[in-house]
Amino acid sequence: MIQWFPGHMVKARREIEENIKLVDIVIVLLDARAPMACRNPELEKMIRQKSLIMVLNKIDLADAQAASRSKEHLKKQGYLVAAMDSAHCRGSKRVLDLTKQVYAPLAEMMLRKGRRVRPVRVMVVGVPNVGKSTFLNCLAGRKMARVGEKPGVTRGKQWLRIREDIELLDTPGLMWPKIEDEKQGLKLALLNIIGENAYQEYNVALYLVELLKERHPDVLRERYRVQNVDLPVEDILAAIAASRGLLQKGGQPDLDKVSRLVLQEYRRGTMGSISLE
Ligand SMILES: Nc1nc2c(ncn2[C@@H]2O[C@H](COP(=O)(O)OP(=O)(O)O)[C@@H](O)[C@H]2O)c(=O)[nH]1
Ligand SMILES: [Mg+2]
Repeated sequence: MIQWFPGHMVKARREIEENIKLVDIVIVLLDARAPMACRNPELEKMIRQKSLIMVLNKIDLADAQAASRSKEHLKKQGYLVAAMDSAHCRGSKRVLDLTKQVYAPLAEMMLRKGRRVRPVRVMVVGVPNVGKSTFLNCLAGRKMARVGEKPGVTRGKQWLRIREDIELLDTPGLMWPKIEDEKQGLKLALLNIIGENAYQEYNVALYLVELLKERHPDVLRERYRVQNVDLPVEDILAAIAASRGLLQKGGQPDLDKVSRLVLQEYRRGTMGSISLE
C-alpha cells in the first residue's frame, strides 16, 4: 500500500486552512485523467459546496468520454465544474464565468447594504503537479498586476488582480492527497502526484500495462510492438523492454528502464489521451 504524507504537507494543510478564510471562492484543480483520485474530502468539507469550483485540468491528456462522465458525476454531486488545458490556456473563460456566477449573490447583498462591491477573491488549490502554477499564469496572463496587502485581514498576502473584478491569491494551495486504497495510490503515482520515493516504479508500470491491456491493447500492439497482449502483465512489460532494446548485459530485460520509459510516455501523453477513471 502506497503511503505518502511528507512533512511539508502538514505545513501546506495549515496554510490552506488559513487562506480559506480570506477568499470567497476556492478553485480546486483536479487531474482530468483521474479527478476522483485527486479530490480531498477533508478539504472539501472545510468549504461551502457552492463556493467551490472543480476544474478538470490537463483535459487535453484525458479521454474525452471518461472526462465528460467525471464532469457529470461531479455536477450530480452539486459541484460547479469546468475543464481546462492550462498548458495552452484553453477553457479559462468558463472558469471566469463560473467565478462571477458564484459571486453574484454576494455582490448583490453588498449592493443592497449600500456597500461598494469589492473584487471577488479567489484561491487555487490542488495536489502536486496538477498544474496550479500553469493555471495561475494562464489566468493572470500578461495583464497580471500585483495588488498590495489588504489592510487588516490579509497581511503578508499577495494578490493578483486578473480582471477588474477578480483577485487571485498569488500562491496556490498545495492540497494533500488522501490515499484511501491501493488503486488510488497507483493512480496518483502514475500521474506523478506523489513523491517517487513512496512507490516502486515497476509496480506502477505493471498497473499501467494492466490498464493498457484491458482498455487500450492497440497501444501495446502498435506503439510497443507487443505481439501477444494476452500474456501476464509482467511478460508484456518485459516484451516492451525487448522491443525497445532495453536489455541488460546478459540480454535480460532492464525492468527499471522500461518501467521509467512507460511511466514517462504516459505522463507526457505520448501514448494518447488515456484516463484512469
Ligand atoms: N498537457 C498539459 N500539461 C499541463 C497542463 N497544466 C500543467 N501542465 C504541465 O504539468 C506540469 C506541472 O505543472 P505545474 O503548473 O508546475 O504544477 P503545480 O505543481 O500544480 O504547480 C508542467 O510540466 C506543466 O507544463 C495542462 O492543462 N495540459
Ligand atoms: Mg507550482
